Amino acid sequence: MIDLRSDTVTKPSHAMREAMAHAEVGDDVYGEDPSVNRLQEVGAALVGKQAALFVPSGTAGNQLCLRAQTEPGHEVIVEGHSHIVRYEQGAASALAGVQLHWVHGAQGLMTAEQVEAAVRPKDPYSIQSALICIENTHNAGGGTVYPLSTIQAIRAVAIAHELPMHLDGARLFNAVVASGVSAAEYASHFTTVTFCLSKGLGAPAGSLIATDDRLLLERLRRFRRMYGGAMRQAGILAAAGLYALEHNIPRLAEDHANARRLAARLQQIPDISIAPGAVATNILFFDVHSQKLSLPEFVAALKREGVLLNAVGSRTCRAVTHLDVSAEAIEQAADAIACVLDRSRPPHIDSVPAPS
Ligand code: TLP
Repeated sequence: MIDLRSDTVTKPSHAMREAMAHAEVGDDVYGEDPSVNRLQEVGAALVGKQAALFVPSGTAGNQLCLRAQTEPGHEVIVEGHSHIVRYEQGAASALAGVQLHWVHGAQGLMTAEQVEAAVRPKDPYSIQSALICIENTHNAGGGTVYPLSTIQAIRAVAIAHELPMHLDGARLFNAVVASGVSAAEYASHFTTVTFCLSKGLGAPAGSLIATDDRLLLERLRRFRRMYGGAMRQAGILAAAGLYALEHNIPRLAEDHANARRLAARLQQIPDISIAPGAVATNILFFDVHSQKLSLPEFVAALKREGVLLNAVGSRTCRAVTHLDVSAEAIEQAADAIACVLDRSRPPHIDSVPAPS
């Protein structure tokens, strides 16, 4: 199977499994797991922060940051198609008790003016803004990368209103590799930064929350326990995360090249439309305009050809490239897509055999 549903489907390589098998472990709730401690140090340093906390998932990372930096009844400014809004099961309201204030950014990217307009007045009647969240790269926006200047401008708004900023950097290193901006430069504008070790970096699970604020870190640690995310001999997973950080960051460029390769092939197929410049990193959205196949039928037909994709609307598909998909597999996937759509097209009048 060529699995393009997500970069979450990556499986640990043999070398990563070796590192996991030999991981030194201890009880991380006592702070005694050497592998977790090392991962937290390495991860924090990588994004230029003082400290980091290992958490089970990107969702846990986002939700802990929301919970620890707000009080129930506060409002959080966030892009309307962000993961926090769409894919975290309403946890912001259910667990942190906050209201989300959606801002609709072009391809998921908010502007400073939009954020400024979303900040609530500090009067006794208005709900209070407490946190600004940015997702970089932006998943539903098409793996888009925030220009550093936009983040700096949003940061200026945050400073003016004394608001902390949280970065959902589930795919921060895709942004780093695509833009050449360092992770530390991006992270310097945020109080909290989360990034996933799973997804394109290839670890089986785990994310880090990084921050310079030691008191906040202790608050995050308490909420991690409350949310059930404190693990014991988590060093087995941390070893995979360490391996991912040490080996799998620069190669994300290959995934970006593969996403561009797929887009270039799909652009040649008559029943497919792709927005120009649609590929920023490793995520590609494209529309299917088959007259005969519904989108679920198209996805099912493709599965029979050995290619998995996600349908994300009535005619839109998402394909995500990652370290378990080679350039050759991308060509095969494009062939399969062309073949499925070709078969579904009504025969051209010239190609219908004349009655004998
Ligand atoms: N994204 C997944 C799905 O949940 C949609 C995917 O397949 O892309 N932030 C961002 C920007 C994400 O894309 C994701 C996962 C998360 C957070 C959550 O990470 P996990 O799955 O580890 O909780």
